[in-house]
Amino acid sequence: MTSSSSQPFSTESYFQTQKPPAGLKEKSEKMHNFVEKWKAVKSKKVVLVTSGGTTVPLESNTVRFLDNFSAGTRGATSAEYFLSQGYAVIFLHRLHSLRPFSRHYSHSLNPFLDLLSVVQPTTSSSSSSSTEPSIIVSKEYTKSLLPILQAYHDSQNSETLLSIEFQTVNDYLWLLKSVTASMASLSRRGMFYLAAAVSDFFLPEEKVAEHKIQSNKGTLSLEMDQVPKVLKPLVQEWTPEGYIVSFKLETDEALLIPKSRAALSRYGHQLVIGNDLHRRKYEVVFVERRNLLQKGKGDERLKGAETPPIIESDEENKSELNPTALIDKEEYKETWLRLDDLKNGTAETVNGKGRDGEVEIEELIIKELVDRHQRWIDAKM
Ligand code: PAZ
Repeated sequence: MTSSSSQPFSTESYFQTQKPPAGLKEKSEKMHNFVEKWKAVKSKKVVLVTSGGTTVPLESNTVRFLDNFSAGTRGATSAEYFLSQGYAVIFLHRLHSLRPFSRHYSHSLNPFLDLLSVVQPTTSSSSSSSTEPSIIVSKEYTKSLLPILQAYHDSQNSETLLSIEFQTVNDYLWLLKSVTASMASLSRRGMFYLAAAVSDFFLPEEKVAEHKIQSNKGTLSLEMDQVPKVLKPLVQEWTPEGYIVSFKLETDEALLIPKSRAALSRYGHQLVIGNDLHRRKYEVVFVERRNLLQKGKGDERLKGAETPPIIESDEENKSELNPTALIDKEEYKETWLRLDDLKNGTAETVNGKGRDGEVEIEELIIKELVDRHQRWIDAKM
C-alpha cells in the first residue's frame, strides 16, 4: 500500500487502492452513451468541460472537508459558449456549483424571484378570464432573459448538454478516467477543457476517520498525500489524440508563465491557460509550444525528435520548485487575452456582447480554442 510515509501515489496505485464512488457505473454509462450518440454525427465536436472545486472529506461520515474557492463560473460560462459554437458538451461539475444558463440567476447575485411579478385576475365578465393570479417575468428583465432561455431550450431540445456531478476529489478522478476512455474513440474531435480546481492533496481511505473527529485534543494535525498527476496518463495513454487544455491558477503573477510552461513540458499536451486568482475574469494567458502553432498540429508530442522532454519524478519535483530550471523558453509562445483589449479595439468578439450586455472573457477564450481545435483536426486529414 502506498501512503505518505512511503512512496507517493502513482495514478496506477491510486486507482488500485481507492474505491470507485457510488453511482460511477450509471454516470459513466450516461457519458458513454452521449459520446457514442455524437460520434455518429461526423460534423459534431465534443468537449468535456470540468468545473468547480473538489472536496477532500476528513471523515467517512462526513462532517468536515477540505474545499477551495471555485464557484464554477469559468466552467459554466465556457460551456455556454461551446454550445453556441456547435459543440456537444459534457459538463462535469461540482455538486451545487454554477451551471450553464442558470448561472445568470444565482441566488446571491441575481435571485430569480426578483425577476417575477404577480398579475392579479381581471374583473372582466369574460368567462375565459382566469380567476387565479398568475406570475410573469417583469418587463424590464424579459429582454435579457429571453436569449438565455432560448439557448437553454435549444440545448435541451438538441440534447447537446449533459451535466454530471462530482463532489470529492475521488469522485472527480474516477469520473475523469471513465469519460476519457469513452472520449478517446472520438480521436481528434474530442476536446478536454479542464477548468475544475482539483485538490493537490487528499486523504487515502485508510487514513480517513470513520466518525466525526472529536475536538477534545485541542488541535488537529493532518498529513495528506499528494493527488497523483492524472494529466500525464490522460495525455499520453488515455487519449493520445484528444485536444487537451489545462488551466494553471497562481496568486504570484511571476510564476504564471514559468509554471504553465513547466506543465506543458511535463505532460506534453496542447495548451495551458494561465490565470491569476484576482485577474481571472479579465485576463488569461495561452501558453503553447511554438512548433505546435506553426505546424497547426501537435503529434510531435509523441514522436521522436521534436517531443519536449517528459519530466519524471525527481525532476518533476525540482521543476515544481524552480519551474524555469528545465525549460527552454524559446520553445514556447504566450498569447494574452484581455477584456481591456476590447475597449482599445484590438480584439473582436463572436457576438459583440455577452448576453447580459457585458463581454465575458470566456467568449474570447472559446473563440480562440475553436480555431485551434479545428486546426488540430484538419492537421490529421
Ligand atoms: O470557478 P471559478 O470561475 O471561480 O475559477 C476558475 C478557476 C480559477 C478555478 C480556473 O480558471 C482554473 O484555473 N482552474 C485550474 C486551477 C488549478 O488547479 O490550477
